[in-house]
Amino acid sequence: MKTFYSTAHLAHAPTLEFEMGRMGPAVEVPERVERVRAEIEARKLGPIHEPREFGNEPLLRIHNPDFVGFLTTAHAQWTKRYGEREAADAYPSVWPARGLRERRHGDIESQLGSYAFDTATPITKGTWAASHAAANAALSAAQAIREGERASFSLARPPGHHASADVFGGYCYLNNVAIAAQWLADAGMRPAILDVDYHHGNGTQAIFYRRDDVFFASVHADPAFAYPHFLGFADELGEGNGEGFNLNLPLPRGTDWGGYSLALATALDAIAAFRPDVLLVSLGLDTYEHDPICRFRITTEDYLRIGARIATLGKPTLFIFEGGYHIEALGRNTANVLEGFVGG
Ligand code: Q9C
Ligand code: ZN
Repeated sequence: MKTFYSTAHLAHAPTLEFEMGRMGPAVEVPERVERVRAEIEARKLGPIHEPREFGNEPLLRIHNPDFVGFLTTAHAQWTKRYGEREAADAYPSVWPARGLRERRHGDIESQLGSYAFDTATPITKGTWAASHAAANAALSAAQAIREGERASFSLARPPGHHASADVFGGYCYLNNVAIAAQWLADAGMRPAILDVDYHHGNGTQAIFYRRDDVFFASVHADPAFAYPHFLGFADELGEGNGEGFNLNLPLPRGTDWGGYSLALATALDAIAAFRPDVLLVSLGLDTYEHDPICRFRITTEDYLRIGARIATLGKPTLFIFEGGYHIEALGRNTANVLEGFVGG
């Protein structure tokens, strides 16, 4: 198992998050990735490599050029307007909801409202650098697979699965798993994506919703009660050519290994029927029983089982780090998935 990691993620270090009607401490923090890296080293789960630079081209296969332009300049526009003391990080505060006009090229407030879908996802000084580096890590892990590795792991942040072609949110800016899947498809491979983050991967789903060349399956908390609230229901099957190539398996709060393992088996069966030649896993660890913002009951031991189950597909597999906010257990839980996979 080759892991791709760089210190570039440290540049993105939000401190505050607006949640449940108040500002609280951010949970998507640099220590997450540092803990996982330390655990991979301690358990000797394989070499850790520096990602290579792929430039903007593979990002633009997925994301709208104006959206990428916005991400690269948003923080500078924000500080130009408000100064650095007043407001360190850029947050949207107004949206073009029904009856209002979207303004992607307006002032920074209208740009933020046009491109964001929530208040959880600040743009800091280092957000673009870290996001671009996370995409490079995913692409490097994809390249390792293309060169014949059985498994690779992109250990980077910010995560990606909530970001679509031209919308950011859910702590995500660039959709790392979609960028890697597209790069592999462009290299002639047939990718399937399995999303096991607690939250539905609305961005990834939206990107591939009308396509039959990339299969998307997601096991997640039912959006009837959980974030992202507006996508991830079981009746979303894909559209046009993509009909039948999208599978959502929403689960109730309190789901433990019993309910989870059945849904995982269903997802893996559907993926097998698609006959992919590469599997990409959006690896969220926020299904953990003690995660501070989530409500499933997956245990540290269960993560070994999840890895072993994924291995039964028998496909080259690229793991991409997504959510997971219990800092103390995050290293162990992540490494358990990888070890379960290698041993499975
Ligand atoms: N009031 C990932 O796990 N919660 N993202 C927002 C807003 C956001 C989770 C609450 C949860 C995002 C990658
Ligand atoms: Zn999540």
